[in-house]
Amino acid sequence: MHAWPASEVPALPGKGRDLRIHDTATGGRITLDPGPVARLYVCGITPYDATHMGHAATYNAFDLVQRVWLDTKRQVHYVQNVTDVDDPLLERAVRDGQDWTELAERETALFREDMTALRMLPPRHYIGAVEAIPGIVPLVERLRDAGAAYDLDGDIYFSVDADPHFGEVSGLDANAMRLLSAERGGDPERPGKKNPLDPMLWMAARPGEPSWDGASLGDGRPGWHIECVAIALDHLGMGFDIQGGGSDLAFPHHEMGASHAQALTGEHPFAQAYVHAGMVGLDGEKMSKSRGNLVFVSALRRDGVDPAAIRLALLSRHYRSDWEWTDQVLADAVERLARWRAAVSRPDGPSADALVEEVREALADDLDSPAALAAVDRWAALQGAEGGTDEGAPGLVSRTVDALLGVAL
Ligand code: 5CA
Ligand code: ZN
Repeated sequence: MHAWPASEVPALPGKGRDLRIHDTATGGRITLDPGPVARLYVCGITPYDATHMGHAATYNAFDLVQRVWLDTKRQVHYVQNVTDVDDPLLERAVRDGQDWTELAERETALFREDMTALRMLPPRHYIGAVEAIPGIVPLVERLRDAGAAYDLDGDIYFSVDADPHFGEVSGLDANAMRLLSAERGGDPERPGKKNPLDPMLWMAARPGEPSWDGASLGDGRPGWHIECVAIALDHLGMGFDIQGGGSDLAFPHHEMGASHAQALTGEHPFAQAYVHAGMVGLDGEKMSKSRGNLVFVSALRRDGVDPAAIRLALLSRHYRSDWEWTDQVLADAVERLARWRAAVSRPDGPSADALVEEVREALADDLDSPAALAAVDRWAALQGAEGGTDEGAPGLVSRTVDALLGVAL
């Protein structure tokens, strides 16, 4: 699949700092040590209702990761998937009487437009589940042949007991896992499974549903977790730097993905860090397609809201916190954008050399975007109160905000 166009990232004077980030698996902050090419996998959308503020907040967090790495003069090898065949997508298509491929294409196109408008840097590889199927089938065959997967009435399940590290990503106990598995696409109640938590790798063709040639697996379609594993292993390999997504993916999705990959390769870990963004809610509930309590990026854009203000609204909350989207969050961002634009539109101002370092430090410190915004607020306040004589300062502030925060002033 094609991704979306990249916005330019201006180079800043000096050099950025290494990223220290909260890793779900260790439960603490770790300093990543990527090589000259940092490797990032972020779970993409299931395209049946794109793009709500929760999605946008999660992609914003990982866009900051990229920007911090680029500022350290590294290249970033970023991969994202599109879950363009899965139960919820097929169910929505049936409900609305539309073709599932058209639904997926339309929503993916809208997502690309939203990402472009928000100036999110595109992945180098943007891969759909359907196009990944030829790579998924041999992985499932290998797992089965190694005894890490088994057949249940034609469906192939992964045996979580095949990975000695199973459970280490989320750190949850068996009971919590079982509850979350039932909530998030698993089938712990299905009789005949070796372990109730075992997830499906390959689902035998069901009447009325799309299916593909699975060679020795028979016709069917892939399970959810193996999709991301196949794409990540193909484009990044084992031990890549960050596996990212919202906190709702820690279990089962990232737990199972790590175990699939570890059982396949005999290597550990799948990713150096598992990084999870908090959930954005509306009216006290997690914003989700199934609940239907959504604020869409595209709807705000249609209403004439500047995408830079949407981006500033996302940046005003720490990526790991769960927070509520309200009209006030957006109103504050609109006001901040106007204030910053006025401050950088003057021909000179107070020196911004310290500001560059403050924004760098804030973001390298577990992506503390509220602290980064506060630093720019302080410079803008000084500009408003006293001004300054540094002719390069307004331009440097613009470039810093653009390069590190993705906001064009
Ligand atoms: N296609 C799968 C991942 S392989 C999926 O979870 N798709 S999704 O469309 O449901 O979500 C896309 C991304 O947005 C995921 O990283 C998910 O964790 C994140 N996300 C979904 N809802 C929210 C929310 N309310 N707040 C923050 N992030 C969210
Ligand atoms: Zn995924």
